[in-house]
Amino acid sequence: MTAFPDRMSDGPKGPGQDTSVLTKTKTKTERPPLYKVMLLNDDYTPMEFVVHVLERFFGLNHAQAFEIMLTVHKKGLAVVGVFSAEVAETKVAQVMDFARRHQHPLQCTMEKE
Ligand code: TYC
Repeated sequence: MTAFPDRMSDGPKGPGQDTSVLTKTKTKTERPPLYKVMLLNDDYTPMEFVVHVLERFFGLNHAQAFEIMLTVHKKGLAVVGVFSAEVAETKVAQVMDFARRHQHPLQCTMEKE
């Protein structure tokens, strides 16, 4: 017994030593982050191949696919869709794998919105 506070059990607590119970209620429901999937232009991938990729992996009709392909061709890149992280990663992987298997240098990337 001593008049001094017991070391460790009183006073400021170190990291991970706060044993108080958190009671604050979370009121905001955060939406999961979204990612833009983009196609990049290059000089070698055939236009028809890019149109096919857009139809096959992004569910675009031929006219939409052709329009986006032309935007990439003229502007250097275009957003082809916005998805959750998991779906965006899958799309990028599918496009990159399909392009590689056909030996085209087509590049597909994703970026947080
Ligand atoms: N620039 C390519 C060509 O002239 C066509 C192309 C379009 C390539 C879009 C890639 O993401 C791309 N054949």
